[in-house]
Amino acid sequence: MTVPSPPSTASDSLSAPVARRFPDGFLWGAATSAYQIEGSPLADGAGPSTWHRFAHTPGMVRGGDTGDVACDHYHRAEQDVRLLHTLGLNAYRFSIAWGRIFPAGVGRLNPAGLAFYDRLVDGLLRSNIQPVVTLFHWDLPAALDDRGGWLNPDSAGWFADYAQAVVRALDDRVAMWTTLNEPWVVADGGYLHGTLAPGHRSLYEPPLVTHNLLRAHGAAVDVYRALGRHRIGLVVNLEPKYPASDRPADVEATTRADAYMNRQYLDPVLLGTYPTELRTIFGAAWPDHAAAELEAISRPIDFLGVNYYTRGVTRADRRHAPLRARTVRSPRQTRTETGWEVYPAGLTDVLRWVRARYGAIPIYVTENGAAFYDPPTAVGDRVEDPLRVAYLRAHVGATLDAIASGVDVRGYFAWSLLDNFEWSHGYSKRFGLVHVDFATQRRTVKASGALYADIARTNGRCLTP
Ligand code: IFM
Repeated sequence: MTVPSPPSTASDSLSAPVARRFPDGFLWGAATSAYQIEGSPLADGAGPSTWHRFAHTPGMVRGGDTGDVACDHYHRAEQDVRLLHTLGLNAYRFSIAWGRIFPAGVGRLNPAGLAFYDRLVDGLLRSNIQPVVTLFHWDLPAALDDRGGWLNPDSAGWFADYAQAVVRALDDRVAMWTTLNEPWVVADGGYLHGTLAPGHRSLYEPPLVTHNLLRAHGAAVDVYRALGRHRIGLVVNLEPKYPASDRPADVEATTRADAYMNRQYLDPVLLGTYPTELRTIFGAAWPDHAAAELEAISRPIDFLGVNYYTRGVTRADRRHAPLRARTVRSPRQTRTETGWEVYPAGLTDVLRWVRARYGAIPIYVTENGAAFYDPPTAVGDRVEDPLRVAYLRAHVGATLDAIASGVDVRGYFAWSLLDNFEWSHGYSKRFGLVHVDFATQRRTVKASGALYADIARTNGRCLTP
């Protein structure tokens, strides 16, 4: 989306406003991902991932941090399920490490790896917590990267085979699946800027990677329709884009930024076509795509997962390839430790925009949260995190605003349950509702975690007068 807020007529395209409350059965969850929390990446026969390699390459991750231990969730999953239960959450979104299931990415299945997730799912269900499984959250098996990774057109088939094995094992108990987490980040961070695994810097690779990721998504949906009995969707990270001024150059730059980050993923999946701006953005690097492939990418999905962190205020700037635009900062806004502006209204805007552009698809906010400075160790049993408390209140409120204007939002997942490995930032950025002392692995619920427990217990009523 590219306008400051939906024009007043936009609400006409939404369904009639509904009651200002969270619907019954709303999911209140927390989200994590395998490489960020599990640790022991090679345990019980697992194969290394691109992230294992990247983190072990000197200079790629701040302070030389790796996911070797992380939150030691691989050995503390039971304790972490108890934590979710104590918080009173009714859903937990986690990802499966592909390399634990298929150490070489394809071929021989590793039963011990599958058994870990099997136990996790059972533990969650015993605590009445709905498991929400992400099949791919960035940790591609390194053996597949050796064969070109997401640049290899065979990657869609590799992913479908992996999805098939996992769905076959867990779909009797897992009712909500997502294929990919944030494909834009993989293409942009991993293949354009090289700041994330596998660390490539290329103008030509991102469009190929995007297309293969989306083909993989479509192939996994096909597998699911043949095998699964529940629901499957895709998770994208959306950033509403607003022009820095009404100069035509800034407005056009904003349209490009929106096409690049938001519509590049949603249009092919939900409309069966790529935005035309991508050809302008990538020039000769933008390939033609076969109609049959776009058809396979746009198989109907059951819901959309939206990850929201911030907005982007965009200014035209020819020095920044390939967008010829950059994001500008407004000095007056609060920023998180990752430098992201705190802008709750952007969440309402983007949810309303999805509804207006793509129709009445059920939506889950699959990630939302903030890194703020927390005391390095908990004082007694308390960690005060007032900025995260304010962030959480405002964003849950922004979700409610979207619901009240007719958007079908069915759940909210805080990012993250635990402080964890924040990719190239290592352990320097804490997003958790629960503080982790990485020296002792002690978990302490933060004030934001306590607030979130109240929100979940009252289905959001504690926030409304
Ligand atoms: O930690 C990440 C997560 O893996 C994907 N979404 C954004 C989070 C915060 O950067």
